[in-house]
Amino acid sequence: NTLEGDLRDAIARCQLEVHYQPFMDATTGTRRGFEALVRWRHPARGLIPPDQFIALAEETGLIVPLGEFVLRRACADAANWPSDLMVAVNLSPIQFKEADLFDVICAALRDSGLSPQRLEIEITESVLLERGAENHAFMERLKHIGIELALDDFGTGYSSLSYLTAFPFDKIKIDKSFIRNLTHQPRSSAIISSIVTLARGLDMSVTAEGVETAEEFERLKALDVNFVQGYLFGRPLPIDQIELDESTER
Ligand code: G
Ligand code: G
Ligand code: MN
Ligand code: NA
Repeated sequence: NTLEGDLRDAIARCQLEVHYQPFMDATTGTRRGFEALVRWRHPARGLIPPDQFIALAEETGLIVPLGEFVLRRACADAANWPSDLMVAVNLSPIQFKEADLFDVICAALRDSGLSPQRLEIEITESVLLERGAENHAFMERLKHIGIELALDDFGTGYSSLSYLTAFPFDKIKIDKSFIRNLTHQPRSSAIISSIVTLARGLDMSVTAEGVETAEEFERLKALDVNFVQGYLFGRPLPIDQIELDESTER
C-alpha cells in the first residue's frame, strides 16, 4: 500500500495524534500556552513526524480533513486547560483555499466551547503570496472574532517586509535556524534585534523558536523577545503527558 492510502486510512481510523509543545513568556518565564503539532501513529512504522507526511497531505488534498481534525482536537483539548493558556494551531496554505474555512474554525470553537481569544492561528508567508486580497479579508474576519494570528517560520522564505504591514499579524515567530547560531554568530543577534525593533514598531510580539540552551534563552531575553519555545522548556508531548497543574500564575 501507498503512503497516500495509508494516510487516508489514518485519518479515518484516528491514527493521528496531536502533541503539544509549551511556549513561555520570556520575561516572567511562565507558560502562556501550547503549540499543537500533529503526529501519525502508524501501525507498522511507529510514530511518524509531520515533515514526513504534511507535504503528501498537501499534494493529495488530505490536509483539509487532517487540518480540521487537528483544529478540532486542539480546541477540545485546550477547552479543558486553565483559562490563561492559549493553543496555537498551524494552518496549511491549502486550507486557506477552502471557502468554508471560517465556518470550520467557528464550528471547532463552538463545539469545544473554547473562547476565540485562546486560539492562535499560525500561518507561513506562502499563504500570502497568492490571493492576497481574499486572504487579507479572511484574516480580518478571524481577528474580528478575537483569534490571534502568528506569522510562522519567519526568515526562511521570501520574508518580504511588506507582508508585515499588509497583513494583520499579532505575532512573528522567528525560525529556529536563527536561534541555532545565536551564541556563536553576532550577525544572528543583529538580525533578531532588528526583527524585534520592527515588530515593536508594528505593534506585534515576537516568539523565538527552537530555544535549546539556557545561554540562548539569556541572549533572547536581552534582545527583548516576548515569547520563547523550544526543547529547553519542553518537547512536544501527547496530551496525557503535559503537566497542567504546574503553576501558570503571573
Ligand atoms: O513537530 P515538528 O517540529 O516535527 O513539525 C514539523 C513541521 O510540521 C512544522 O513545520 C510544523 O509547522 C508542521 N506541522 C505540525 N503540525 C501541523 C499541523 O497540524 N498542520 C500543518 N499544516 N502543519 C503542521
Ligand atoms: O510549526 P513549526 O514549523 O514552527 O514547527 C516547529 C517544529 O520545531 C516542530 O517540528 C518541533 O518539533 C520543532 N522544535 C521545537 N522545539 C525545538 C527545538 O528546541 N529544537 C529543534 N531542533 N526543533 C524544535
Ligand atoms: Mn508552527
Ligand atoms: Na515555526
